[in-house]
Amino acid sequence: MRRVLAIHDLSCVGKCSLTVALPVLSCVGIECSCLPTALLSTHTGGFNDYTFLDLTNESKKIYDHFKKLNLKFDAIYSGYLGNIEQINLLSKVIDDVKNKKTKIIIDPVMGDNGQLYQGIAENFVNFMREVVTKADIIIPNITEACFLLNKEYKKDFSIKEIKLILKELSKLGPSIVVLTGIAVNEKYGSIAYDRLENKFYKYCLEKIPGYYHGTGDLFSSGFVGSYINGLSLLQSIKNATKLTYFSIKKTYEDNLDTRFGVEFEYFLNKFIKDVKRS
Ligand code: PXL
Repeated sequence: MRRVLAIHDLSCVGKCSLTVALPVLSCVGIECSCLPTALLSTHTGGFNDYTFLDLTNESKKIYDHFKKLNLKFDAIYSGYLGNIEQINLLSKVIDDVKNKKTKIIIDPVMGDNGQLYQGIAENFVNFMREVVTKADIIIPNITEACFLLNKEYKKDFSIKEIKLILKELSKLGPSIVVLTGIAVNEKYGSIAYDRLENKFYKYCLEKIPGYYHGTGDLFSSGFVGSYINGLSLLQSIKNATKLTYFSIKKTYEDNLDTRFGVEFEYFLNKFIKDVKRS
């Protein structure tokens, strides 16, 4: 069985990070080992008074134990890291495991809509920029891409500008960059760039109004679940976009409070079929 080490927080309510990575990877037959970075009552988007327990000291101990067990991972998949020390730990994990067999996949979770998330400090970006140089694949949204490149954010980058952003990001180190949350001709989706092939891949669906929490994590987990099962880059962004799109659509139709995440559970069966079929 393939095994991925997921380095994310555990937000107990709100469906993001580990509570998304676990079901999405497990349902397509990938063991999801966890290195939790922080424990929160909810994620930080739109909730007041959430609790936040930084697990940095504990996660170092957990990782030391993993090392003694001599575990092998098909991929390291990182998401929300509570602070700079966590980025340093990720960097150490990468140095320990980096070989041709372990893919390093970093979702540089930092912000959205042109802004950093609550609790993410400005200098966090500098450290993230450093660690992504060690990744094989990064999955930023447009906001995170702009922060990584020190570029001014705008809502409506043209396709030409987006392609340039993808190329610039891949020059930082990763051979594959998947940019999420792209709006093209009234549609919405993702564009990927493979530097070694010098090829772009795009997949977009209808845009649904509103802002939905945890969808970046859902996309990234859907991508990892597909890619680590051996699917192509294009097929992986297709499967991830579809899983995210259908979950958002249902949440929109059901008119739910979007802070609590999207109803992805309804679409795991379809996702399993998509991964198997492709
Ligand atoms: O979905 C990204 C994310 C993950 N984890 C935590 C967050 C957020 C976004 O706000 O707050 C704790």
